[in-house]
Parts: sequence; C-alpha cells; structure tokens
Amino acid sequence: MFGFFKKKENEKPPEKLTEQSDVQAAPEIKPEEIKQEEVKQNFWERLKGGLHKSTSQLTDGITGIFTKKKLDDETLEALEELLIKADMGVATAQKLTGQLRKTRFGKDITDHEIRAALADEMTVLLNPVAATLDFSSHKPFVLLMVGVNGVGKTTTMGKMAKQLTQDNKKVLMVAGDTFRAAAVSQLEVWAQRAGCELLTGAENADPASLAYKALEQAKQNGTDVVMIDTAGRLQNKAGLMAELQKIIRVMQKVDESAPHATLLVLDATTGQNAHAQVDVFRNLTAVSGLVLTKLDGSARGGVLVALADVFKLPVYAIGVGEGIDDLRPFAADAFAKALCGIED
Ligand SMILES: Nc1nc2c(ncn2[C@@H]2O[C@H](COP(=O)(O)OP(=O)(O)OP(=O)(O)O)[C@@H](O)[C@H]2O)c(=O)[nH]1
Ligand SMILES: [Mg+2]
Repeated sequence: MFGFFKKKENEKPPEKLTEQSDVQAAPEIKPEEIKQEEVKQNFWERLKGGLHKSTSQLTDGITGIFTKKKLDDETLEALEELLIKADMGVATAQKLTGQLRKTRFGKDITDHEIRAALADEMTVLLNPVAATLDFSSHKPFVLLMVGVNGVGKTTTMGKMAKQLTQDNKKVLMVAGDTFRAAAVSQLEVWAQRAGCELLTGAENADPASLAYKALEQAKQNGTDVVMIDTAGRLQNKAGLMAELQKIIRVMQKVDESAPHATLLVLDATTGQNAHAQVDVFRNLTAVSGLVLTKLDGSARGGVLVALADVFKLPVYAIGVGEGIDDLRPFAADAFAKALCGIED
C-alpha cells in the first residue's frame, strides 16, 4: 500500500552501502516535526487554493448562467461551453451535461445545487481511476517514471521515496537520466531528504545497464522498491522509445515481470496538451497509471476529469507543491468537490 497518510514514529536510518563507489547512502535525517493531520489539511487547503482559478471560473460561470430557476436547453448549452473552457473537453462536457439533463431537466435548481450535482457526476467519472499502488505485490517492486521534460518526474519520485521510507520500505532510486549532470545532483538531494539509496552512473552512461545493475543489487540487498527516473526528451520520439524499451528489456533479464508499474507524470498546468502526452507515451510503452503534478499552480484541474473519462488510466497520486509532503493519493470525491467549490 502506498501509505501516504501513515507516519511512523521511529524512522529507520537508511542503510549505508559502501561496496560500490557509485551507490550513495544518504545521511540520517530527522523526522519532520509536523503533525500528520496538519500536513493532510495543508494538502487539501493547497489543492483548493491551487484549483481556485479553475473553481472560480466554473462557479462564477454557473452563477452567471443560472439567472433563471429552471434547467432548460439554453442553460445546459451554456454550461457545456463553460465545462469545455474549463479543460474538460467536448465529449466529457457533453457527458456531464447529459447526465444533468436526465436527472434535472425542467426542474427548479439553484446554482449551488447545480454545482453539487456536477461534483457528483464528476465523482462518478473520477472514482474508477482513483487508485493506489500496491508496492508489496513484488519484491523488489520496480517503478519506472516517464514523462516529458519538466513535468515533475524526479520530484514525484523523491516525494514517493520519502513516503515509502517512512513506511519502513527500503528504497533504491536510480538516476536513469544520465545525460544531464543536474538531473543526478537533483536526485542526490532527494535521496538525502528521503533517506534512501541512490544509484548513479557516469555521465552519458547507458541507462539500461544502470537499471540492470540496480535490479541485481536490489535483489541482493533485500530492497523493497526500485524507482527508475528517466530522461524526458520528446523531440526525438524514436530515440526515447528505443531507450525505454531497452531499459525494460534489459531489466527483464533480471526479473521478467519488471517493471511492475510505469507511471506517466503529467503537468496539470498544460491542460489539454496532457492528452497528447498520454497518447504519445502509451504508444511508446505500457503506461500503467498517471500522476498529475502542479495542481497547486495555475491549475487547469478540469483536465483530470477529461483524462479520467477518455483514457480511464488509474491516477495514482496528485502533486500540489514542490515540498516532500505535497504528494497524495487521488481522492475522487474531494477533488470533484474542490473543483466545483463545494465545501465538505
Ligand atoms: N508547484 C509545483 N511544482 C512542482 C510540482 N511537482 C514538480 N514541481 C516543480 O517542477 C519543476 C520540474 O520538476 P522535475 O521533477 O525536475 O521534472 P522532471 O520531469 O524530472 O524534469 P526533467 O528531468 O527535466 O525531464 C521543479 O521545479 C519542481 O520543483 C508540483 O506538484 N507543484
Ligand atoms: Mg528529472
């Protein structure tokens, strides 16, 4: 289980590896002195804050439309337009308004009621994709992070690693983006924060052989989770595909069931462009689920509803900030309510 909300009282310091010179054991770090309840609350406050722009666009729009009391063709059409503007895409917007038409057409309805009904309909679309990763299904569990440049792959990996080490899982992060020195040093920082091991290669080393080495080592060391970061250059699809496929092929020499999850990281602020990224990556490799990051920024949160409806891929986590605790499992109901400005 991905124990995002669990916090252990006594965190184990990371084990130190000394044999391989390129394996860096992180120094002991102190548990943060933040009560978990506060963290949880801050997370939802930040999500609501982040979704504020999407929310107010929707709620103000709905208030503008519902000057009349009855739900008629004209208001439904205006509502559909509003949902499309809020990044939900034509098909999903039509589905949502279609449901409202079925249940409320011609009835007296307030703008709050329409927002509550919309949140309910969105929850129906979102519920099937709200999922958690079961890291205990394999040992070591091999997780591959993919996505275009700058979406938050490395950051997400660092946050997940931290939460797993808090759950007393032994984690090995692999700096599979060997092409940028900065990518390696960024992971070094995250490994320290997370209190986990990190495997790096020489600059421009073959990511596939690094992944191979990581799996062998993980088997020997009793590692629970191996997380492999990858480079996200998309300008050369063929190259990226070849690289990902090679990483997978080579890893399967050690464990033919690996990777056990391939997470596609998407930046929520890119809106509809996220659809194109899902399309591209699904053709490159077997994507098992999504992580949506940057829902705290100028979030175009509606895109998550459309992605859920169109691709039906599990959403394993959402990110609402750059901090280590800013990643949580995706909760359909809470998200839909936040987006529609409905207080719990
Ligand atoms: N506000 C906010 N920023 C985030 C979030 N997730 C990641 N970031 C920031 O986005 C930037 C890019 O994140 P990275 O993790 O480096 O992205 P990446 O996908 O690894 O990028 P490349 O390695 O260049 O492909 C960093 O400045 C992160 O701090 C989030 O949920 N919210
Ligand atoms: Mg990166």
